[in-house]
Amino acid sequence: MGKNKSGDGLAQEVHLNQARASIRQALSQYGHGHMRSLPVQPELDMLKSVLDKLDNTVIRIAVFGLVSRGKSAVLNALVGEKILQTGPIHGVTQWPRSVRWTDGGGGRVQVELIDTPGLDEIAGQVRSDMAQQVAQQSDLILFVVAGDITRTEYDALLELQQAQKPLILVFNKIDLYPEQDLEAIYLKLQQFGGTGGNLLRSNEIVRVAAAPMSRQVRVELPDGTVSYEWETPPSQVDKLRQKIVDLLNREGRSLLALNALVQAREAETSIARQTVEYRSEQGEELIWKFARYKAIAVAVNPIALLDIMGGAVTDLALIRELRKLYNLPMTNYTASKLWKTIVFSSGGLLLGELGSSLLFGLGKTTAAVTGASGITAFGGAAIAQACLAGYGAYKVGTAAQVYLEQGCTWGPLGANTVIQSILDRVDSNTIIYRLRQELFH
Ligand SMILES: Nc1nc2c(ncn2[C@@H]2O[C@H](COP(=O)(O)OP(=O)(O)O)[C@@H](O)[C@H]2O)c(=O)[nH]1
Ligand SMILES: [Mg+2]
Repeated sequence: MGKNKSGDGLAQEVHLNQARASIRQALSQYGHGHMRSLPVQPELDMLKSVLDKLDNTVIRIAVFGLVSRGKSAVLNALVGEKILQTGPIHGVTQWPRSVRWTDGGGGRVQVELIDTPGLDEIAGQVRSDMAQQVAQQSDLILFVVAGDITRTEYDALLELQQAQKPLILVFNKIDLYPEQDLEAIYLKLQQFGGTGGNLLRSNEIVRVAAAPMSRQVRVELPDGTVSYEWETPPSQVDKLRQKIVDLLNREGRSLLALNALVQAREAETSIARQTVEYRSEQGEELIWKFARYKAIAVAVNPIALLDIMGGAVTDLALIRELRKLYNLPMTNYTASKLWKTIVFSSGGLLLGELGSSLLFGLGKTTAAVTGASGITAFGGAAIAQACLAGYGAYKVGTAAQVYLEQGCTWGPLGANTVIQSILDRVDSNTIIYRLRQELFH
């Protein structure tokens, strides 16, 4: 197993390649006039931009937090240059801005840092949309607080969590607190994991002082005169920088692959959903047609074993017809696997159908052999069995529809299949592993 873990450089390359292959497959399936009258260009553009991001291996790290918590200062300190404007007044950072962090990825990946306005600076919906959009495009989130977490911060954290991205909680301005207070606040921050659900359990807390306040120092000169000078202490962000660099080295490319796939899955699902919706009437008609076929075929067929086989064949044909109608990707192999899953997962009724095939089917067989006296027995058994068979086909049809609606992301090389295979093989010391525990189940 060791060779395939995500901490391994080779494994990370494999993840990137799988993600690329998956997205290319999706693009070739949907990119060439999949269904002309469907407005799916935004989804296709999204797939293309995700593929670009993978090809350039750019990791995006976004910083969030309330106003004046020191978001811009933290990024400046990481980069080691005062690139982003900071200040005590509200609204210094108006729009998301990004800067390149040249040595952040240890040479293997490029890192883009995204600065954002304070989450409390812009009005409700706009803020929420901005945050979601930036979070969606990011691979890692830094959430900056400066002391205890407020209600607004807690809510914002909850909202950001929906983007399912790894998050580091940055406790900034530690120069303002005496050691004792620091411990107390730190413990409180940690408790958000325990009491408030699992909000912070997977996340790490790192203490920093991005731009410590200037201090007055007393200078005593040799001649006995005393003067006071202002001294600006250096920033303390080394731990955060190290944490990020380690994380990117260990799993940066796997994270990139995973996030690209999550975005691609969304685009693919959206295309498929629109397709199924667009053809919903014909789909419904098709399902009923097959349900009727199957019921009639089962009713008139006097041999038990043929019922079961005939039923399966009809179901598979229905799945294939639906696939053709929606022009969605599905191989014969996937179709039969899907059929099995549907039959086994819908439990009772379909088992009932199989059981009734044997019982009633035998009844029909004997009735047919014994002649006229068996006619009523034949009729009763046939009707009951036909109804069940028809209903079975209906169930198979609707379940297949649901599967197709998910964009077949569970097919070979489908986004979900690849996501699963990456998640199945991660090391327990990675952030992806902890993310899996909480978010991907
Ligand atoms: N004492 C102290 N002040 C800080 C620290 N980091 C940032 N600040 C100050 O907090 C204010 C807001 O910083 P800024 O980065 O603009 O916050 P933003 O709105 O979150 O981007 C500025 O005046 C910074 O100098 C720190 O570590 N310690
Ligand atoms: Mg700012």
